[in-house]
Amino acid sequence: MRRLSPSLLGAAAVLLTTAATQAPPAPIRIGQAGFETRGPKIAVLPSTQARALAWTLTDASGKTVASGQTIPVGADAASGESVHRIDLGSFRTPGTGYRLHVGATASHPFAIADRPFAPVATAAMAFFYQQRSGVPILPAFVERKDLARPAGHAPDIATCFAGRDQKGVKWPGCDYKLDATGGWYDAGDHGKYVVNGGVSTWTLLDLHERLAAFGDANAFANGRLALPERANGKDDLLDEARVEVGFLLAMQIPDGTKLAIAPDAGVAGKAITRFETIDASGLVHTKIADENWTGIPTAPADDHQTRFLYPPSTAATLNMVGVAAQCARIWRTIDPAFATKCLTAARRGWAAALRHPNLLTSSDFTGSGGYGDPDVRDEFTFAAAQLYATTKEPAFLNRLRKDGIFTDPGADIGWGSLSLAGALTLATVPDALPADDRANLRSRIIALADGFVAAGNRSGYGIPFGGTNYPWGSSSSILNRAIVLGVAWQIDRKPAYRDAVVASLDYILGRNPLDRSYVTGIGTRPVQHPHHRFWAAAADKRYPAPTTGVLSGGPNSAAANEPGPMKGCAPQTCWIDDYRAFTVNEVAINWNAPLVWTAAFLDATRARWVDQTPRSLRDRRLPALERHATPCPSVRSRMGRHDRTGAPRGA
Ligand code: 9MR
Repeated sequence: MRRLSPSLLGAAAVLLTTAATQAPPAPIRIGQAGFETRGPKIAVLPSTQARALAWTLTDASGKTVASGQTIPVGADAASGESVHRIDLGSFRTPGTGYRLHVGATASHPFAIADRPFAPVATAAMAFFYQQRSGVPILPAFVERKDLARPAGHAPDIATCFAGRDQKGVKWPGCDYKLDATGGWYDAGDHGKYVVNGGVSTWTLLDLHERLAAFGDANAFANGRLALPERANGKDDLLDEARVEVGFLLAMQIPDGTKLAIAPDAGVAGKAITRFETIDASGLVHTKIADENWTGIPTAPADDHQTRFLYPPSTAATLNMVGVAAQCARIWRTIDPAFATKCLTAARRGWAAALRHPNLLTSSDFTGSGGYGDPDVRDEFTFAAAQLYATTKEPAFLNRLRKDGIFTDPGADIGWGSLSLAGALTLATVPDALPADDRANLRSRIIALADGFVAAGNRSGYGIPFGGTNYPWGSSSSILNRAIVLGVAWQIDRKPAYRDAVVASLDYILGRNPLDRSYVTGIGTRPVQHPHHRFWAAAADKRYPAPTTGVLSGGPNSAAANEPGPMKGCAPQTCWIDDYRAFTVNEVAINWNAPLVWTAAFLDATRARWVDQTPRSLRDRRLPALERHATPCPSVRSRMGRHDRTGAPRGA
């Protein structure tokens, strides 16, 4: 008999656990959190039948309460399937235990309820508390006692990396330390990265800035979340976001500091051959992280690796500037001293970025992720947008005009693409822009949203994400588009925009070819074994299973080209519920943040949408099979030489 390697045995055990504790996949796919009573209700059935098929809806007693015909859509390259849609939007009786049937096949039981997304938003926020660094995670604020843990990296004080990087370059270090205690761990690892902290915090603060317009300013009012700060009289979402704002500020270099930097770091095709001493005042270090990767499991308090500050970069600096400027605006009346501190840090950072406009990130260190970004123009736009929205100073508007935000606000939001985040802020923050600029920007956001709706109509599973390139963290790529759609809805209340946000969440929560809810603890077949160093029960039973509300990175089409269980997978199926498969099944703050945003958006706007069935998703046929238009970059090449866990790669 062929001996299985320990890693394969591990994978088999994981799969068996999954099979033993979860329902088998259902052939009719639905958003497993349930449908809104008056909202769109779309299910997807893979079928190669060209003709419409009869469907019925039964209630908990098995009685047929609605029926209709499926809508054949055709072949869909993203899922690798031919699909039909089932539109039961006109059925509006709340209840549980509903099932859809087509012939002998049925969906999982599901609910129709007024607020199906409220628990998703709350659970997704709870993720952030449990990612906190530097403080104990207390039993009073977690859903199970085994999720409590001692403080990790308390304190988190470090000096600059000194020694050789992966390419053998000897970095000189520095003669100071920063106290960067606090903030959130980025993901399944224990790194704390300014770049990713930036987009994540912007997303949560942006939600806060919009909740009143969405109709529920108190969605996260004091006491709504399980937090140590829940009785401090302040909004709980702001309490949580402030944890990361504090970390971002702590990563800024004090005035009068000299530092040796590598001017050629991160420049494509250039090796680092020289260092140069600069006035580093106001620049921001990219990350504080371990010298070497730790394995799974490792509780934060048991991480004994040396921590270092990694070199400052223009991108990190501008991430901090943008969020600090947003902080100055939001806390102006709530905590003026904190707001002033934020604005001072933002201005210092902006000045430092202007002095060093192209200090790129080196991705040549091990022990943490790269977040390298060769193009920092969008970070300048983001920072200028936030500074302008806060200060209304003409210099920032001039910069925005020069950078072209009004002609090209950007196409997507991501940790390395922030211009659109700035544009969304500028388009809606009251009294920010001259009327012409504002109208211009709004029309571009609407055009983007229209494009996303059109992509949804073409896509088999009805999501605002066309094509076949599903990147690392594709769950967040889709949800970040849903944010743009939510802002478009805020601007002109077109129901199709809100419906497309529902479609995005439905996909994330089970309306997908794997019949999988990518959020732990939500739905009939949720992800169970994400890549996380503490929620590591799949690796070691002495560690807890994940908390509820954690979003998996989701399908990564690059896995199709790698040897292993996903080889040849259709893009939306390039995923596996294996804790070692970090390229598809990690968790991250920049992925959970748009989950919070979109679920909270839907819940807050529940009473305010124009009540109608979703025309956008009806009576549409796919034109032609979408072929692999974009080549899938290799997972390995994008990982560089990083070995994330010491364990074999899951993908
Ligand atoms: O989300 C990041 C993804 O866009 C990159 O392709 C990938 C490889 O560089 O890194 C991802 O971010 C990881 C980070 O580097 C370290 N913490 C975990 C993050 C999620 O996997």
